[in-house]
Amino acid sequence: MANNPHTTSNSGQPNDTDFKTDEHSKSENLEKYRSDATGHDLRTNHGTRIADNHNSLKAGERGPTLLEDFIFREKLNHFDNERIPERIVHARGAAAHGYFQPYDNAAQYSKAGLFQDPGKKTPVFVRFSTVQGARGSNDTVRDVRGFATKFYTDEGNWDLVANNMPVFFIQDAIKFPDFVHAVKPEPHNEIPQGQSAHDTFWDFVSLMPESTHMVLWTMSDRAFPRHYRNMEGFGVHTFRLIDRQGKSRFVKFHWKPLAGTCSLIWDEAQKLWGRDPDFNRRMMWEDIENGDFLEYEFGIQVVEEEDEHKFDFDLLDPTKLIPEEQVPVIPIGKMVLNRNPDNYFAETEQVAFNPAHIVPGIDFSNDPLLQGRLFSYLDTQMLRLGGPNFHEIPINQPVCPFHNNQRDSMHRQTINKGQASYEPNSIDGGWPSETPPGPEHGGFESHYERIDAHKVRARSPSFGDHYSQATLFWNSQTEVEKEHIIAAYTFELSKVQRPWIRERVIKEILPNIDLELARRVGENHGIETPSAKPAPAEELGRSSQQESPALSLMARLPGNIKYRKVAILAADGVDAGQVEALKRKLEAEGAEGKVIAPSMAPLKAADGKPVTPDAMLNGMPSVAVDAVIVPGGSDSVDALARSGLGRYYVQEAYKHLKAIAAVGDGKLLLDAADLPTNEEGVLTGASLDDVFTALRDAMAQHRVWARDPKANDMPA
Ligand code: HDD
Repeated sequence: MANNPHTTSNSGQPNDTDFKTDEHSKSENLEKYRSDATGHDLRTNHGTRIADNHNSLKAGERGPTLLEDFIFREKLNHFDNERIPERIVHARGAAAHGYFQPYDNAAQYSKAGLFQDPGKKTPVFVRFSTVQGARGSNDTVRDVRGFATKFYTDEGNWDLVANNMPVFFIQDAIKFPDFVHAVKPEPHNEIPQGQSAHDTFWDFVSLMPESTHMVLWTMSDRAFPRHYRNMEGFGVHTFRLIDRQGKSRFVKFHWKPLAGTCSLIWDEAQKLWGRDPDFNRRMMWEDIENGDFLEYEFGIQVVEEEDEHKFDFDLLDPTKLIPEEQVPVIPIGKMVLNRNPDNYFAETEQVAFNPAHIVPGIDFSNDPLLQGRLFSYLDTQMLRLGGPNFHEIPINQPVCPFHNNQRDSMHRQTINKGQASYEPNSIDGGWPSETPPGPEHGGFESHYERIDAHKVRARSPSFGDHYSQATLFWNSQTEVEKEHIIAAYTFELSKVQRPWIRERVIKEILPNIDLELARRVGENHGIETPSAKPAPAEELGRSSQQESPALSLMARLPGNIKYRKVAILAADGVDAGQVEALKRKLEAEGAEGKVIAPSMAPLKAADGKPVTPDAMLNGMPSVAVDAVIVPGGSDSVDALARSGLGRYYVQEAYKHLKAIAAVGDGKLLLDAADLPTNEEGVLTGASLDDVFTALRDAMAQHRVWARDPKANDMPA
């Protein structure tokens, strides 16, 4: 197989049906386009060697630059045109390559080639993103995260363009431009960046009750995941799977992270905007470079066609999820992200996802949001990538052969041979030819669905319940999660300038989710809330289920300390033996100890040995680590206790519910910082062994949740 599948010859018998991908197929496909300048001369884009790259051609050393200078003009001209329009939504993203491998139960649900053989690895490219902010905004903002996967299958590309939340803000795609205009920075001054905490967003969502469920998700800690490896992914819409017999079943797609789910704390997320705006993309990049790959299980919720109407919501309504207790998520495969892109622009920026990219074995439902998306994504790539040949950009090319009679347009790369660019033809032997549908390697055939309807501009009454699943989500949160949601609504609305918008949210929307939620947020805004839910019965809806434990982030906590970072605070005089032992113990658990010191100068340990710092106190602040440990060594502890940054480090870690341990006189730093030392999650002991197991167990729960009620007492 030649590298570029588009240009392979199909003279003679085509071998398209024998085509097989493996884990490396996409990387091999990209190889032809990779360019490495090592050992090469500097030349113009047209191949002329350049003798002087420092001086433009001038009329005299102090004279004007000459138009003749083709080298200067080519360089500047290219530079002036280096930017393309950023994505209207999901502009900020980071991506990685990897593979998908099905389990042996997948083939029974879908005839799609990628599900057939448990030994087969299909290459994937996954782009994670935030939604609201510009390409240069911060990673850890309160926002939905995109989770878009391109599967390069034997039968063409399948794009699962998902989010980290299972529902959406609107029910019909015709409202998408309104929603995006409302959430984006405001049109008169382009403020705020990466935020939903502003008037136009809350104005719109409070006038659109259908958004309530999704807004509630974005007010939860799910809106700022700690790491892309720690978030779930959801296809949101109901899709269809088609099996080899042609039978269709409804399906919801899920990504379940094998490292468990967990998020940042809001105060921590905000501080990271300044301390490390690239927090999520950096962690993913560094982990992959270190061989700590990101892993997800792929799951499906399957609903037989005859069960379509047995739920107390409409399967086509994208503001509803199917509770996992009603239809369990069946794991059918695993995805591993194990390779960083070579070039951000060529791969991550130019990748073009589209929910309409499907393969035989997968089909759409009539969800009106999905139906609109099927138009929108192709349309947007035309502007962003400059025309209809964006499928030729290396990252977007399928790895299987692809031939058709589409021709020409801007920047066409393919040199189509032959005289006939139409079908049927007798000049080029009738090629390329159609493939009839079939259980294997067949041409795509839309599900044979009977539609018997009037043409109407209307919303189905079965989409009328706007609140019952918001209540279900609220009921399913732990006390800590509920407190964080109350704080989130309080904070967001505090940024809304117009009092009537705040009042509308607090008096007319929140009580329909939960009266206590409304009362608490109302109290923080000095607004009295009603004693009964104000919405009409049909909008309040009815959920046969009152709680769904799977909706709590706590349901899938990591349970171990793999991939975690622990700050080891040290200064001159530190106990080097403890530092070494601690690093080894953490490594044995899959975690990493980082020596954090007042400066980058090598430390002189108590025994005179040098200890090399990994970072400075303000270079890798507490928001960048998962736990803190203070080893013994009286001079070291004394120096840290006298340092404002040293005391702040442990105070801030305390505020963000992180496990903190001190060995021997390390406790003096905790005392100097006024931390309580006799409570859960603040561990002190004479030796490392006294504190390590408790530290590990506390970290495995991600945070010391019991501390939450008093975290804000800490001034850090
Ligand atoms: Fe969308 C990008 C996910 C509704 C129109 N969307 C985009 C991306 C993700 C999603 C992850 C970034 C892809 C990438 O990394 O390049 N979008 C969703 C989900 C939705 C959703 C899960 C609801 C279930 N989107 C949605 C609607 C419309 C769009 C209803 C329009 C009718 N989305 C777009 C877009 C984008 C996009 C404007 C911007 C850039 C792009 O497509 O390639 O076409």
